[in-house]
Amino acid sequence: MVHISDDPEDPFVKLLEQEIQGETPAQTTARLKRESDAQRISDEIDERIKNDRAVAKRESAVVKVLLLGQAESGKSTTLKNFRMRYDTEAWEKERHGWRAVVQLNIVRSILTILAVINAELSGEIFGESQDDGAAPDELTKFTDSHKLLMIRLAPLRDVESNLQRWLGAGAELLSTSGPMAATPFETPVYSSAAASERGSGKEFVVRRWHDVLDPDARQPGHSNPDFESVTITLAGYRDDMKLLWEDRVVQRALARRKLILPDSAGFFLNELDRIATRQYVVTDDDIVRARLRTVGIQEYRLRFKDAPLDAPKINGAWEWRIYDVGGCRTNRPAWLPFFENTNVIIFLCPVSCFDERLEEDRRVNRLEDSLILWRSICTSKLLTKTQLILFMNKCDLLKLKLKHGTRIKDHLTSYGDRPNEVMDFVKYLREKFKEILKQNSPAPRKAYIYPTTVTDTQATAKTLALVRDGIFRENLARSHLI
Ligand SMILES: Nc1nc2c(ncn2[C@@H]2O[C@H](COP(=O)(O)OP(=O)(O)OP(=O)(O)O)[C@@H](O)[C@H]2O)c(=O)[nH]1
Ligand SMILES: [Mg+2]
Repeated sequence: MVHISDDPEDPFVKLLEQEIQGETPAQTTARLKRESDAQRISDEIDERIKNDRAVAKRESAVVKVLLLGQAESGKSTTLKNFRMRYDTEAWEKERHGWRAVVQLNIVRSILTILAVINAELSGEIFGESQDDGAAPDELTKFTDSHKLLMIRLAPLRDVESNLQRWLGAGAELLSTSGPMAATPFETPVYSSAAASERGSGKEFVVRRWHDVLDPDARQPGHSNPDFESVTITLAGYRDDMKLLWEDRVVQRALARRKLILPDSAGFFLNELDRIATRQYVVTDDDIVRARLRTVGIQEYRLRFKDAPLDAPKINGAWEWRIYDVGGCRTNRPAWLPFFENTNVIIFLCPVSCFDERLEEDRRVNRLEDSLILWRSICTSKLLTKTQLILFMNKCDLLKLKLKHGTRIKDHLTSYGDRPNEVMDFVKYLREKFKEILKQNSPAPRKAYIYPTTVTDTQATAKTLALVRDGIFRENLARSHLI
């Protein structure tokens, strides 16, 4: 008896099949090839779906944190605290790169002071002038020795250009005025009243931190001025810079023209003996204070190897992706695409700014702007499931301001006759933020609110540990594990 195999790969079976279908051998070969191609494509699609599922699973395990708040609210400084504490390896690697940023901060502050003196000497209105109650001749007592100092320090412009060139393509000098939108939901509008009041209206900004801090990663062809010679030149100006900064007439002119210097300027200029030297070694505090305005979006990954046991892990670590954005009104429309997938928003409101105006629109009070932004975030339907964390930041500067007699109610009439004290004001604002959330949130929810001074790295480390625990708990609750 003849046995007919039922194996489809059996040549005999194929021959039979071919005969049954009335195919020529060439047709059979072509058909078999078509079938094998179809099978291969189907396998590839299955594989892709499997990979996509794995990536989606992986992505869902990553906590996405968005840092929001107006310009100079402390977003990048908060990110630095996170990295200093939880990404020590990268932090150390970048330490040296911060040297040029700190030096640039110093040089730009000195050049701003020179511009103030220049404006005072020529009787120009420059910045936000405030009568300090002293006799007029006391206010503008700039002498020949000031003029001499100005001439001696003028070459710092070259040092500035060299530092800018050294910092490279990741950072650039940009105008800080221009199209503005109050919230990420508004169409940008133009205001002409903006930059004219503050110096040149230009500021050094960073697009890609990586390029700024890692000279090796720079594009080929980038010209690197000799960094050591910049450091030596700057050290040569140390005594004159100190003379200028410590001068009483200069200090009074600066006090009258508020908002001229960045918040970190005092810190660096008080440390000239340590920083303007050939042997300068960058400290953690220097990095935290070094200021480069952010434009665009910076993404950072943090991997917590010591995460709680239940945290979803990728290759043994709980992963966060932190996004740092530019807070200037021009940059705010760029926030919107990030709302959809954000798990956590850390919103920074600088509480010391109740008497300040937005640099990009001098008609708008900075605290008012922060409250409007907070309301937009609370109202957003895209953010209904997002965990909200609020840092009432710059408490140290608030304390200083109140100590020097600035009265809150003069700038915020709704504050009324409440005590002009830090704790009372912080409590008042906390209630205000909570009320805005309650009134505007599409669904009931709470926000975690912390008073902070993010330049104080020790205190901030404790706050960040609380934030991390809070995010962990909330994430677990959302995945119905609690
Ligand atoms: N004294 C003090 N200075 C602070 C505090 N937080 C931030 N700063 C300083 O304020 C300046 C602005 O901080 P950044 O973190 O760069 O602000 P940002 O929100 O990232 O600003 P943009 O990038 O323009 O949106 C820096 O010089 C910081 O050192 C604070 O709590 N106290
Ligand atoms: Mg920033």
